[in-house]
Amino acid sequence: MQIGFFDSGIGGITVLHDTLKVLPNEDYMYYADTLNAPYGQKTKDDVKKLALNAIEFISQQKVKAIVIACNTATSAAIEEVRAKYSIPIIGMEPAIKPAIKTKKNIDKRVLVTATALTLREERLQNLIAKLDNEHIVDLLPLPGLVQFAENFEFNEQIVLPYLQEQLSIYDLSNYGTIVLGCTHFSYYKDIFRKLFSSDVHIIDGNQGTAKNLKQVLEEMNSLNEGNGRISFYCSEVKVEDKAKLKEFDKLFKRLDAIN
Ligand code: DGN
Repeated sequence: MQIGFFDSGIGGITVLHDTLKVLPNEDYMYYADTLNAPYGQKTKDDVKKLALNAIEFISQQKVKAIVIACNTATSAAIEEVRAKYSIPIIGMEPAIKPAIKTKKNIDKRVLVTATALTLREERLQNLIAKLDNEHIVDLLPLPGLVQFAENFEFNEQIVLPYLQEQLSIYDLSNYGTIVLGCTHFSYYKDIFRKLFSSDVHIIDGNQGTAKNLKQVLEEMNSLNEGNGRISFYCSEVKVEDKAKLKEFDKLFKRLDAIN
């Protein structure tokens, strides 16, 4: 059986990309809720409804596990989704724990970037209250990056000035770790790197999510049931258009190039 991946748009492909390295012998369906993207500026209730609709559709496609490859949908809906379905649901959260616990750059600040909804949600606020004893974490929403990604805009000359402007109030040399807490942001790791000092630690939750999924499949005894095939869906419609599939393929190539 295949594994379902879900995001509001193309951000979750960054998670699927890293998952394929850990679990190449599985088949996947990738569901982008493109009709309703972006989720980041919607209310929690709206995101919850959209996520439940999407998961309902995915659960009907014979999947053995579902990855909510979206921090925003996870923070708004993971409890409800888990309560409703008996198949394993793997969620995501900004990688604050590894950012604080790491031994790298411990004398410097941590900048957590994500959507506005993820940043204001209780889940993240609780995590910070628990882990940020030294008050070294700052939070920054970057909605423009989601929009750029959804428009397949990866041109550094366009994205870099946006990031420079958003970061202009910060002294960038203070930061040792940048958390990419939105799956769309991982497309821009290379551009983030240009803005901070060379030893900056840029982390996302993608590899951790892939590891969690692997562990779940091991426990279910259902590893290696495919050969890396991916089918794509945009808001309940299977993508068959070759040009569109090629666009998706290019996203994987971009991720190969920047990682
Ligand atoms: N990719 C999503 C996340 O990880 O939060 C959300 C993007 C969006 O819809 N704003």
